[in-house]
Amino acid sequence: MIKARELIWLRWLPFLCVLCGSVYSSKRPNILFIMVDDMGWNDVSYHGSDQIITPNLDTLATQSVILQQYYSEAICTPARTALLTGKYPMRLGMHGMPLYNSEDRGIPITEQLFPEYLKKLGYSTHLVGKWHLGMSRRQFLPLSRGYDSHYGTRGGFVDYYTHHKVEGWPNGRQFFGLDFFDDDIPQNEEDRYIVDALTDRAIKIIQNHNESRPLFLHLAHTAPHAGNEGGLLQPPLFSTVRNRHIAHSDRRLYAEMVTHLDTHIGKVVRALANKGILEDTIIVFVSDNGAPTVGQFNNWGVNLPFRGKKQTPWEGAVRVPAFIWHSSFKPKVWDGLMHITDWMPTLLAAAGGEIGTGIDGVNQWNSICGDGESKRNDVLIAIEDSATNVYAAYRAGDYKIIVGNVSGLSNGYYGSDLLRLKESPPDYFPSLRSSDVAKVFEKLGLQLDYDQVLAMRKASVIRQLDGVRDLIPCEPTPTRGCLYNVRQDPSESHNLWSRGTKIAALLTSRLRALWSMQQRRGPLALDARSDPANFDYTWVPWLNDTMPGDTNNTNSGTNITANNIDAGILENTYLVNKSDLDTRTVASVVGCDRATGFRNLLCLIKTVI
Ligand SMILES: [Ca+2]
Repeated sequence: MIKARELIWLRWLPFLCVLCGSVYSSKRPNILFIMVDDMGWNDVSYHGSDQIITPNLDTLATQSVILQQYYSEAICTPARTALLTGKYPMRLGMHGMPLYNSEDRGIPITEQLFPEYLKKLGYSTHLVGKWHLGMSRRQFLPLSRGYDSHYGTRGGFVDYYTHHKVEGWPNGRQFFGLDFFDDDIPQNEEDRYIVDALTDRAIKIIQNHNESRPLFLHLAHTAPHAGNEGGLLQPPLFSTVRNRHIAHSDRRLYAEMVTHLDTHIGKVVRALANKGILEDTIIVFVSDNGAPTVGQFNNWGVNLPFRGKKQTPWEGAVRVPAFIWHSSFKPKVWDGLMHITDWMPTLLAAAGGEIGTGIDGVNQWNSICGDGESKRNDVLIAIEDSATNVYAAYRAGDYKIIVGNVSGLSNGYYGSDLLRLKESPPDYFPSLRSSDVAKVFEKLGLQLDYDQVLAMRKASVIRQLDGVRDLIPCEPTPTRGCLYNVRQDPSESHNLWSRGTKIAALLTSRLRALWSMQQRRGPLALDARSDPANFDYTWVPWLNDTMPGDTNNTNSGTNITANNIDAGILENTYLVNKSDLDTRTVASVVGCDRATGFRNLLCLIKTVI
């Protein structure tokens, strides 16, 4: 007797032949790329927790290739840079702190972005949601970077209802205004909950899509990122509360945001099915970075069993939920090493395109399609050269090193109290069965198989086998780094630095080569001319476009030096140097803080080896 699982593969067999193996033969697949914001490893139920049930995501994930060893960047702007360029952000001066709305920076305009490659292959390209890759000049905006349309927000976060961004400068000054656009048109009248507004637009794009072209729909939800300070948690107001079983009230509010997001992702999948294009659509789901469980703009998301949180070099910052679905895939939990930069070459390969050398991403398509090994042996996890911290993290094979200075960061384990329940959560499998995605699958002939779903779920759980989290954790200092076997010790609890000197030296040497490619960040300045009060309280580009190489646009493919940054600040009183405003104490980095690039690395490495 043919099982339901096999039935759906038979039904979708033509696409299996098209996509896997020969990569692409006749019709390019549609791509729905869903990126959510600041969702932690422990905030989806397919990773094993019954606390926040995510039935639509779990139904999709358990029929997908779940990416168990997937690394993103530690924070918003670098993650989105890596996704769209296929390059480590530090090579473009886009690493570290995310962009302020009032900064004159963006991905260098000399870079060809992922949607531009797809357009050349005939794709219709749409960004729905968050950009966060530059907005001071029109040339930095999505419509100048390969997207046919953009509906959403240009900065890092907004209020879920007013869609205003309040930007607090380190000197206490506040700029505020609308950051929600339909292409160039400010959406002043829009007052829907942002998840609903973005979902409706995504559905409309699918409904109106002309199938003579393949579709690239980049759905970059702003949820569950915190809103503005003073309104961090913004669940939907009028929906049924589904997480009363969660003991901690803030975690409960966060769960309502995640549940709502999950429901609306289900609606988008249903729209693909209604249009009749689901079978030929690749669906990717990722979070851009780990949750900020504590600290500024915290959202009460949880990264456990991983250590740390967003914007740290620890696994909690960069190991995020990620899976890829296509009707032709045999579900599996793939433990090959993968990095966010791999999406561009991987999905271009699926689309029948290719990309030349010069990027850091590698094409993982055949490995994901089949049962192959990862094409990647290592990942540059972080290079930070802020005024307060200089550190780097790098993984090769199963080992990871962190060198530098992480003092003042969140280096512990966060959120175990948030996981408490005060009553029983909803039953897991019935929740999945009643989800939109499960109903869509049923209509297409796939009945969820209880044993198969639970087997996938069990296989996607990551546990710290010895349960150790409470040792005095290693923190790299200017005189000593940390080394972990993160496959055996995913919680980074057992520092092997002393015992693994040769491994530490080898990884440090490789890190040195990568670090030498670092380009210093663009003008470290906030520009008061951006004040939305000058533009009817709307965040709009306030500078004219420039050509590559123009010294007024120092991030547009040209190297910049500390001298011309400083000169810019002196000549323009409206520019304020962020580090001048920063009230935090500048940590000791043994004199490395003024060095850049390779000199920075040498200075640092000298101190740890
Ligand atoms: Ca983020």
